[in-house]
Amino acid sequence: MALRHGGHILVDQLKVNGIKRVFSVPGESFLAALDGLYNSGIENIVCRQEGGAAMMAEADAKITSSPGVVFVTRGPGATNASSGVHIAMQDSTPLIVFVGQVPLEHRDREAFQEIDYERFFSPIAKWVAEVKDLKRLPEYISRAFQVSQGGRPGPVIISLPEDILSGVCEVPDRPRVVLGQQFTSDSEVKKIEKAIIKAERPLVIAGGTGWSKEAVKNLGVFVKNFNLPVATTFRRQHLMDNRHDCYIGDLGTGMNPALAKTVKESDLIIAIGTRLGEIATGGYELIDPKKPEQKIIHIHKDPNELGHVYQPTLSVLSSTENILNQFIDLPKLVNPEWSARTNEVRNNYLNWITPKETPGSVKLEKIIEWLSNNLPEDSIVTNGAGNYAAFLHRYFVFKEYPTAIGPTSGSMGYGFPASIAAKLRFPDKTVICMAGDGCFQMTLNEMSTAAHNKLAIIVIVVNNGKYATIRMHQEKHYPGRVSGTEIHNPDFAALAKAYGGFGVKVQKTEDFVAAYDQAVASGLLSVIELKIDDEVLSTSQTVSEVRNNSSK
Ligand SMILES: Cc1ncc(C[n+]2csc(CCOP(=O)(O)OP(=O)(O)O)c2C)c(N)n1
Ligand SMILES: [Mg+2]
Repeated sequence: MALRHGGHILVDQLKVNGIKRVFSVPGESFLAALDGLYNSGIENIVCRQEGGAAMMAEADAKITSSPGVVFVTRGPGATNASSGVHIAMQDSTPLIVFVGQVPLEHRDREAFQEIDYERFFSPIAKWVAEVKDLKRLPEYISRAFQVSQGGRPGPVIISLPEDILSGVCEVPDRPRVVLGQQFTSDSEVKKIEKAIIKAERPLVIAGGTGWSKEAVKNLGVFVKNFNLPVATTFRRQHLMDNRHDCYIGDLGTGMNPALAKTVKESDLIIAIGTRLGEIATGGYELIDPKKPEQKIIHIHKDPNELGHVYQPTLSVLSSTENILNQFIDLPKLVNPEWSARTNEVRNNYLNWITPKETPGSVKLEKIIEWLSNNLPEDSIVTNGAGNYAAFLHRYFVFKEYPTAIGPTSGSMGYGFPASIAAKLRFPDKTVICMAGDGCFQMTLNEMSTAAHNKLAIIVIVVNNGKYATIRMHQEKHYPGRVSGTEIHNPDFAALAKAYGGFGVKVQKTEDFVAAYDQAVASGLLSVIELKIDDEVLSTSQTVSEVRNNSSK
């Protein structure tokens, strides 16, 4: 067996587990890992800030349903990266973070940039460990692959003390991590079928991670066979073709009131893959954990999620893939009452997505409608947090999986790094980043990363000169007292050009298509800036409307 330094041992173990790309910002604390990556065949995407790097790795994992990998340095690198770690935690995404650490001989002296990662990361990570013996590095890495994906996926942090990582030893690679499969017995599936048949107003809610194209297709087949209505959870709209007759909308912020009513009035919720979080349940009001009015069949692959907030009538431990594989074999069932209800709530959705006009010469609702009707069906659309994103969620019709990449954690700044991960993964697909002027400015430094890697992403920046979401809450609670929510913006189009990209400003809705065509033709990273009227606040209300309603 050959002697290898820690960086080589680490990189070889990543290769065994199928990793072909990592994201990083370099640090002197992990030079051996950088050396291991040198000529290794693993691509290292060098980023401008660790928050962006961690978000890219997280988005890559969301797109592939397998762990994303990011390398960051000690204290400042680790604290920057924590924004992406938190997203992975809330969004149930498998993420492996390698973080440099001071040499073991200096630990606990608060040496330069030293942090106790176990204490720092433990509330926002599934597992945090420090490698203290180089011979055990393959064991820690294997466990990182297992823990990040097993049960409810999430982030894992592996701390690499500098002296351990740069040491040498003889140790074999471990084999690739293979996760165990869960199967639901036929008798249990029969029980679920019986419970569904007994229901008068059943509703399927699909969410969470770990889906696949196959599982999404099977969900469509299963609900069609029963004619059941399906809602997806916040920022998981691609779990069903939104054109499907049974699709009735997403349980997001600013939810369609008719959809909220449907959830409340259902007598059975069949929750597939979702943990039924705060946003999906309208602040735990549509489904009340104290005493839900609905029966719940909860299907989740992590036993700790079943009964965690809601006491289900039936707890089903299964991956979405396996259960839907079984559900598609259930005999078709025609229940005219269910069909009538599904039609009715589907119509509520279709009404909701008919554009409601906003003031001003650039109408975001019309632009999103155009994108929805004209982009290739497999285009990936990313976003962060802000009222601009609500226009996307309301008016864009997602058609395939995976095409909707957004933070269920509500983290601003996510859309742009996510679009970089998406374009790297699918260079031939159209990748659109929808961003607010606030959101984009949190991570637009990564334009450098996008330009360096020649990624022809199209960023659509909604410039309203404000943190409109917060302004909306402000006008509701403190009408007319604008405080801390106005922002100064750069010339976004000029900035894109400064990074070597293409930039254009749109002042009228009619000019958007020409601007979009120019962006595509440029073949470059492109920024299309939309100048939005000052009165626009949300998809359904203007500044004055919110202010007047609240002062009454
Ligand atoms: C990292 C982070 N910081 C702050 C917030 C609080 N927040 C939510 S939305 C929002 C405003 C977003 O502004 P912008 O991107 O311009 O979108 P707009 O609401 O104006 O459409 C803020 C500050 C957040 N969600 N995430
Ligand atoms: Mg804004």
